[in-house]
Amino acid sequence: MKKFILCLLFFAFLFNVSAQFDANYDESKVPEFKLPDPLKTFNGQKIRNYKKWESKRRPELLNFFTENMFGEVPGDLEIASVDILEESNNALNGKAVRKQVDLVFKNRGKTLDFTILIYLPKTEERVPLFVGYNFYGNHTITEDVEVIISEAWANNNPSFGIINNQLTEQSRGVRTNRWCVDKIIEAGFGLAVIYYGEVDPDKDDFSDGIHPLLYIDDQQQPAADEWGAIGAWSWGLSRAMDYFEQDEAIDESRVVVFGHSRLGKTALWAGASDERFAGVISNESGCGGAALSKRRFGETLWRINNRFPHWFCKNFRNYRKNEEALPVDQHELIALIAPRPVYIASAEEDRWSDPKGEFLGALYATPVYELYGKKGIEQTEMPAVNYPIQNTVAYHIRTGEHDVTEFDWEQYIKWASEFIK
Ligand code: GTR
Repeated sequence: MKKFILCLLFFAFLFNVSAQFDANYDESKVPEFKLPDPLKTFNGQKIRNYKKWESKRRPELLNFFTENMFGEVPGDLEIASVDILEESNNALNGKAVRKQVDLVFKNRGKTLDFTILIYLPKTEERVPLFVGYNFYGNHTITEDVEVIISEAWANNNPSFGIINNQLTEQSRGVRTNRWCVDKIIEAGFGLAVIYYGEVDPDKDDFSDGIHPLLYIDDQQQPAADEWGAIGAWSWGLSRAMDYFEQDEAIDESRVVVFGHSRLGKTALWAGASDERFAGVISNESGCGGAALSKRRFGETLWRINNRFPHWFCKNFRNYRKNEEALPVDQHELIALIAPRPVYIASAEEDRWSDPKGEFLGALYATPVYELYGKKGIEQTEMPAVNYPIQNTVAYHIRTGEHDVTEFDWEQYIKWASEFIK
């Protein structure tokens, strides 16, 4: 009998766990929830103009996201040296300038460096720029044989020839489809990319990457309110921005931060926490990105914190299976970017990222943009597939899967040409 009860309990436990793991894809099962009003402070004060937004509401929201989601960067770390590893005036069939710039950081006897690959259109004028991370190394974004292969740790991906966690020649150009370098250059923009694994390897290990350079004494990992991996990647984008401010060829007032998926979450946080970025493009960023957490559709806070415990700060775990307790939601992360232009994008088949939740994130950020007289998302229904809405807040859902496509870049270039001035 005792055995039987134990068995029963064990199966009940398994059933419960597997039920937690089953992502919900049924709109009728989305729980009822009350979305926090971006224009009401935590103690209930109504925000009526952008001055009050900037002096009261924005700081408390930024503070909340810092301490409870992405974590605080525990100190300043300036660029120790800038090394131009390589430069050419004759890249991409003579159409572009290429630079490979290494930023070096030193602290506590430790050194970290990461390389920015930059393509700029050939012109005498200072150019606007897209900056973003890639998943498998700078050499994957183009066939260009001059691009240096990173030696940093990488997630294995045998189809790209990545085994033993090392990037190889075999993966050169495997992600050209995600980066329309030629189109970007033709439109008069530059493109800067960084391999995210150089700033912090994407694994639950805080002994590597940038974190140890800012530990105190014998600290082994970040405190509960200190930066996780997304906080670290976002920090890296800000240091790239420090470099752009020194580069005469780049117009640092027109730098748009771009990212896909986990790196789309990173782009949102970089834009929210560093106001020097002139705009943000968040491609299929999903849970912890543009999608509303309280909908619990597709990936949930429970799943993301268990599967990727290193992405957020530890405090964020307080909200897994407890979304209703969150005093904020992701529309307010997007609102932190106001009044700067922001583009949220989804893909029809990418239900794990919750396209509707991403759309609602953009929609409910809109009242903050309106405080500045900027146009956000004005329709409450999602637009038809492949019909972008392009205002200061922009949104599209395209056909296809979780990816970055030529269609996406065509929209981003068109939008940035109009809104990044
Ligand atoms: C998934 C993760 C998503 C998204 C994606 C990606 O496994 O659940 O949140 O970030 O990875 O970055 O490709």
